[in-house]
Amino acid sequence: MGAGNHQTPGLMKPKADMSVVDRILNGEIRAAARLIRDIEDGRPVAREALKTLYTSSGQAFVIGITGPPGAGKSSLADKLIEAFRGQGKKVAVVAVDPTSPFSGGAILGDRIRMNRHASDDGVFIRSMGTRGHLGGLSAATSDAVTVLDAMGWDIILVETVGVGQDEVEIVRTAHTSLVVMVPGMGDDIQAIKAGILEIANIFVVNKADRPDTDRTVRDLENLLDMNLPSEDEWRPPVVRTVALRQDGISELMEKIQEHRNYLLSSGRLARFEEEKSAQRFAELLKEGLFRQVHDRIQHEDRLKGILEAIVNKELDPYTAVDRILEEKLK
Ligand SMILES: Nc1nc2c(ncn2[C@@H]2O[C@H](COP(=O)(O)OP(=O)(O)OP(=O)(O)O)[C@@H](O)[C@H]2O)c(=O)[nH]1
Ligand SMILES: [Mg+2]
Repeated sequence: MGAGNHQTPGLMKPKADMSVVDRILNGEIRAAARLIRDIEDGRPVAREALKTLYTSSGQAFVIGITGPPGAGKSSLADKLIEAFRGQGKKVAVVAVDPTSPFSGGAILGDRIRMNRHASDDGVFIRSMGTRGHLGGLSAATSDAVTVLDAMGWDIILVETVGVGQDEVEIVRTAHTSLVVMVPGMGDDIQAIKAGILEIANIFVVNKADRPDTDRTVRDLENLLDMNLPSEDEWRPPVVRTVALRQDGISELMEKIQEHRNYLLSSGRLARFEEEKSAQRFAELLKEGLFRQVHDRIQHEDRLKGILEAIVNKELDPYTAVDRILEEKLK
């Protein structure tokens, strides 16, 4: 437990909020599920709870699983849950689908494929879709991970469909990112390589029971060879799996452990946390300052006049912003 439970009494949050936070810190799944929903909807109550929960987070290991629709991400997650449970670890899964309006565990496929773990109280599965999420789905996912981390889940799996910019952002919140491919995707590999090479720590060629597996693995290895990292950097391994069976799962678990060791021994885990904190702080500062200044000029009923002057080319937007910020400093 972090400093969150040892606050100076004068800084205590209102009673109602404390109870939500306490229930979550006590591991109450329903309270966590409700808070994650509030995070998705961007409700202020979620922000208050996050203030306290954040200081209790930082213990979980976060694994991102991304890849095209139907590649077998959930099936792999199911097998990883089983493997981590075998090590006595508690596992939470956040399945993010940027294309789905459903949330709260409503994505049927995910539920079916990981269903057998539903009665295990060492496993927690949530889906997040495109509900409210004012700060963006990646910010909402990152906050949901903070909640689960503070709650004491050892491993948090974040599954997200696709390999676009949204997913890159979401996967960035993970310590170790798996990019799942399937055989016969040669052309796709070329098309998405820029984005995926950047985020993949481990490539998984799933459905390795299919023909063409060797070629897809070779294509990926070639691609990686063309982008060889410098000596002390991590070269993403390519692991073949058949998620429907047990094939390749123990090798995948080994590679995940190796990557984790690499992060720890190279000091990259610390750097990762620094970058993540800096980014989150900058985002929140930007949001907060914008809201503050914008609210003020709107309250003073000046926004319309300023915008009109800009439209009529009597004022340029650069000078307008400079002036408003100068006023603020006086
Ligand atoms: N042949 C074969 N089929 C597989 C394998 N792994 C998963 N499947 C099947 O592929 C389909 C999609 O699997 P999912 O695990 O739902 O894939 P997903 O990537 O989570 O899918 P979305 O979340 O919808 O993007 C299912 O019908 C699985 O049974 C595999 O290794 N071999
Ligand atoms: Mg899935």
